[in-house]
This record gives sequence, C-alpha cells and structure tokens, in this order.
Amino acid sequence: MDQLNNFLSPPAAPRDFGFFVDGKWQSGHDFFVRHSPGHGVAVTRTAKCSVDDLNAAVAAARRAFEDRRWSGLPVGSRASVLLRVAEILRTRRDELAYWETLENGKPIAQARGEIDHCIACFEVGAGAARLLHGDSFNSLGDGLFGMVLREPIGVVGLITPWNFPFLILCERVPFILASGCTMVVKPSEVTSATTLILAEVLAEAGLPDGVYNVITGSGRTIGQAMSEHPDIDMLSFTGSTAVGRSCVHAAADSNFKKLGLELGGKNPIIVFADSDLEDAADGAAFGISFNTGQCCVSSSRLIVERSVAREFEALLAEKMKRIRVGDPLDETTQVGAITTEAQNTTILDYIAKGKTEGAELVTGGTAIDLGRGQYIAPTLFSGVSREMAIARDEIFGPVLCSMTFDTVEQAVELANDTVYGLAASVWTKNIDKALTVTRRVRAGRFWVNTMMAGGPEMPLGGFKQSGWGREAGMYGVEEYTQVKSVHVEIGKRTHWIS
Ligand code: TXE
Repeated sequence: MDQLNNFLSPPAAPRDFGFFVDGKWQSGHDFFVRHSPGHGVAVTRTAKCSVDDLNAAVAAARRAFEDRRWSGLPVGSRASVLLRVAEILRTRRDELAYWETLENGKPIAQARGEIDHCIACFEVGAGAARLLHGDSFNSLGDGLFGMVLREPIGVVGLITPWNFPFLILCERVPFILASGCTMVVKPSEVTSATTLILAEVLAEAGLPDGVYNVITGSGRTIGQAMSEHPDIDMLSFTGSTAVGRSCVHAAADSNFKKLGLELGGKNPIIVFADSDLEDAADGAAFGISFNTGQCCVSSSRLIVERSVAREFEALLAEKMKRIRVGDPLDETTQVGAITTEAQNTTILDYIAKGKTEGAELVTGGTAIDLGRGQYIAPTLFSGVSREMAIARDEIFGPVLCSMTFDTVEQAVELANDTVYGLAASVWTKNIDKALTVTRRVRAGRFWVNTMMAGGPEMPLGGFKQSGWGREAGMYGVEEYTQVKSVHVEIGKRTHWIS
C-alpha cells in the first residue's frame, strides 16, 4: 500500500486493478482510467473485461454452486466466514474509505461511516444465515407431513452503480452469501476499486474459490450480457430506471431469470406547520445534500404546509448556505464532488430548466469553482408546480424543489404524484398526522421526524417504478432463495389401483 500516501492526498500514480475469477486475479488487456472527480487526477486503472471473461466467471460460479462447496457447509461455518469478513473490513476501513472517496468524490468522513455500515451488513448477514429456515405443515392429516425447504436460487449476477459503490455492494453480498448462492459482480466502470478489494477480503476470510467473482467493464457490454446470460439464475440490479427496464426485457428474452431491481426515486419530504421547523430544516438540508444528492433516497421534493412555507424555506436556505462543500479528502467537508462529468452536466441542465420553467431560485443554482474537480452548490427552488420537469424527474443532484399544501389530503396526494415510490419522510409533532401519512404514502422506506436513518436489519426497496424485491435483513436473504414443498407419506399408502 505504498501508493496510499497516508490517505491524505490522491496517489502519485493510478493504482492498477485486475479482475477476479475462480479465486484467481487476472490482468486485463485494455483499461478504464478513472480520474478523481474531486481532484481531476488519475487514481485507478481497471480492466475492460470481455464477454468471454464474463462467461468464464459465470462458469466458475456455476461449478462452485453445483458442487455445493459453499451452500453445503454447515451454516455455522458460513456465518464464521461472514464474521471474519467484518473483522478484516474493520482493519482496512481507512483504505477502503480512501479509494471510495477518490473514485466517487464523497467526503472521507462520510465514506468511513459507510464502511462501518458495511461491516454491520456482514455481521447481520452472518446472523441471517443462521436464522434462515423453512417451514412445516403438521396439519395435513395423520398420513401426510409437509415441509417447505428454502434453497439458494443459484448463480446471482450483481450490477451496482457509482453513487454508493461499496455500501450498495455490502447491502447485497452478505445476504446473497447467507442464502448459499454463488455470484458474479459487475461494479460501475467508474467505481470498481472497493468491489475488487472485497474479493481480497473474502478470500482471506476463507470464502471458497469461485463463490465471489468480479468482472469489470462497461454496462453496455458486460451488464447487458449479464442480463441476457442463460446461466445466471437471478440478477440484482441497482441503477437507472431505463437500464432496469432493459434488464426486464433481457430476462424475458433469455431464461426468465428472477430480478431484484432498485431504481430511481423522487422522494417527498412532508413538513407540517406543527413540526419542529428547525429539526425539519436540518433534515431537509441533509436529505438533499447527503452524497451531493446522488442518492436514490434523496428527499428531493419538499411538500410544506403553506402557512409556514416562507418561514421554513428561509430557515432551510440559511442552513443550505452553511453546508461545507469542498475537497472530499478534507476531514471537515460535508458535501464533496459530483461523481461524473455527465452527471454534473445533467444537474446543471436541470437547474437551468427550473429557471426557465418559472421556479424561484432561493439559494445555490451554480457550480462551485475550487480550482479542480466538479462541485455544485446545494440548491433550493421555491414555487415549484407539479408539472415542472424538476418536480417530476430524478435529477440525482443537490437540487430541492419546494411545493405547498393546505390539508393532509393534499399532502398525501402530492407525495404520491410520482411514478416512483422509493422513500418518503414526514415531519410533525402530531401522531395522527404522522401515522396517516405513513400509511397512505406509497414508498418502500419511511422516516418520521428523521432522515436516512436505518440499519441492515431493515429491508430496502421500492414501490411502483422504484423497483422489485427487497434487499438486506431477513427479507433480503429470502429474496435469494426459492421454496420447495416436500410431501412425506406417513404409514401405509392407500393404493390407487387395488
Ligand atoms: O446509471 P446506469 P448511470 C440514475 C440517476 C442517474 C441516472 C444515470 O438518475 O442520473 O441513473 O446514471 C450498468 N445493462 N441512477 O447512467 O447506466 C452500469 O455499468 C446492464 C439511480 O450511471 O443505470 C452500472 O454498473 N447494466 C441509481 C449500472 O448499470 C448496465 C444509481 C448503473 O448505471 C447497462 C445510479 C445495460 N444496458 C444511477 N448499462 C439509484 N437509484 O441508486 C449500464 N449498466
């Protein structure tokens, strides 16, 4: 780790990564060079794998699944491997956070917090492995006994995005492994480093060869080939709704593989006049600026009670102006760089669109020039109407759109006026309002008087076009299993032909 320079600045030269198949590191012939979005310098070089490389990885995962080298172990042994992974991650926390920050642009302090969450994911995964069980029916009459076995679904393909490269990975891998499946992972081409480092950690922890394979490459070649692959039994995809839709088509046209999809969001934050406005403003500022708003659960639609709207927006704008946007490697930075140039352009285009659509810019709305890298000021638009593109599309940046309501009924209706249903929050001191809104807003994750709270025990996933299935916790591990009904005759069989 001589390149690490104590994790204080970008490396002097980009670190080279191979890819990982059947327990062995392989080198690429062609590479992606990743520049740190916060510093503009080359930090990693990752292999552009071919479809042949992918086929070799799927074949390795298939062999590892069929010979039961992982699923056939006693559950205590499998849980021990997952717990050892958690221990090793603890010792490599700073290094993982460093590469995550360099490739993604998120603040180093935030990245360390995410690694802690990932460690917890492996601990919960170990527990989930031990608790996973089937069912029995002792009610079928004296002559018949029924059992329901839970079996691993097989070879899982995992495609992850660039916004939380390690966190999204770790909200899935422990639960896939807990189910007894084997897997092939394709990280985003711009943020592959920590997915590859996890291969080293899993091998050191004693995971058998072939159970976790990593293929790096572009979405259009490797990702598409995974969606179409006839020997992948299930695909877990996190990314854009457009690519999620193409995965559904590819699954239907190949082998009807099961899909887990976590897609976009346009998440409402409902603020009632009776809430603690200071708390709610803090939650709203955090909910839209965390990870520069490049977060599927960002609270990007503020729905605020009209009687306090002006006061609340002023409080919020004042807080947003004080957010420390800066170098991701600086310990004090709260909001880092925009991860890709394409995303930077998309966000600035939406800000321009918001202005031409007639929304009122309250704060932000501009790029921030720090001399290197790409940064955008946390932005608040007021007077937004539901038809505007900024109110309907997932911008995936630090841009919050404020709309108003007068009644609980209107708040719920506005909150549900979206094709998405990933997350929502409500701020009120009134328990009746809190529970009414929680029950009636259609979203997979809900926060009451808090924002982004949670742990890997809780399921993650969306309603409507935000996705299919759930990840993490017992709900997550069950997604990677299928059930088999077993019927056992007891005593003498009554003959059909006597
Ligand atoms: O995502 P893509 P992009 C949203 C967000 C963002 C937009 C575009 O709105 O602005 O998507 O981001 C792989 N078959 N989210 O273009 O392309 C790709 O290599 C299979 C929301 O970067 O969906 C990467 O590994 N896979 C989201 C992953 O898909 C393909 C997080 C995600 O990339 C593929 C990210 C294909 N044809 C973006 N094409 C969230 N909700 O968290 C690409 N990929």
